[in-house]
This record gives sequence, C-alpha cells and structure tokens, in this order.
Amino acid sequence: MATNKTFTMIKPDAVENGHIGAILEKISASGFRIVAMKLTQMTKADAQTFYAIHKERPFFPELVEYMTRGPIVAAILEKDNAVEDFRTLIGATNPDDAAEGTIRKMYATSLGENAIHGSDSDENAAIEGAFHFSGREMF
Ligand code: 3AN
Repeated sequence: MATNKTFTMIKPDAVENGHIGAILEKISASGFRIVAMKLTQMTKADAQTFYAIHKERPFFPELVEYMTRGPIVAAILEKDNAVEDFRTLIGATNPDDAAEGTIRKMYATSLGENAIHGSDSDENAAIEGAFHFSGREMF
C-alpha cells in the first residue's frame, strides 16, 4: 500500500539560480504539506552514499561534484499518494522530456543538473528521509 510521504531536495543549480521560493510555492500549491525542511550542504561522502546506486555509472563523479558544490534544500513532504504524485509534479529526469508545467521543465538546466530530486519509491523515500533527518520517524 502506498504511504503518504516522500523526500525531496532542491538541488544546487536551482538554489544558485534563486528558485527556492518558486519551487516551494509550486509544491505547496500542488497539495503537499512540508513536514520537515532544512537548508544544508552535502559532503562528498554524503553524496557518494546517497547516490550509491549510481556509483558504477560514468556520470557518478560529475553527479557527486554537482550535488556538493553548494547548498540544497532537503524536505519531507506529505500528501496522499505522495511518491507518485511528486514524481509527476517534478517531471522526467531529462528536462527536455519533462511535461509542460513540471518543475524540471520550468527550472532544470540539463539532464545532469535537473533542479530537484523526488524519491522513486516508498522504500527509498523512507531511506532518503532518514538519511537527511536522522532521528526523525518518517513513517
Ligand atoms: P531521478 O532523479 O529522476 O530519479 P536518477 O535517479 O536516474 O533520476 O538520477 C539521479 C541523478 O543523476 C539525476 N537527477 C541527475 O542529476 C543525474 N543523472 C542521471 N542520469 C544522468 C545522465 N545520463 N547523465 C548525467 N547525469 C545523470
């Protein structure tokens, strides 16, 4: 059964480009409630752990460099069907393929720098939320 929480990060490119406010506005207007949030910066070790699933991919060093080069906003969001609905709101990984009106279509600059993260399953939402908000009961 689907749970009602997901995890997001507004990534360094979107923070650098001044889009935190607009993205949070869109998230709220789409019916998500922010239940935890912080501005933080990932260390290289954090990014390597968070993206361990991609460690054999050719873009991994670039991904770690990008995700650690400046602050991010990490947040836990609540809504019915949160994981799936949030993936719809952010759009495809590659902004060129993202639907009109999605966050990545509006704010992402490239496939590598795509503005925002959204967990892809309830299981990963729990793992990722716990990674950034240790000690917090997410579910
Ligand atoms: P999503 O963020 O849509 O779940 P993932 O998990 O496949 O996509 O990729 C995680 C992150 O890795 C992406 N948000 C993007 O920054 C980077 N990435 C994914 N695929 C590529 C690629 N082919 N080239 C460069 N960076 C990529």
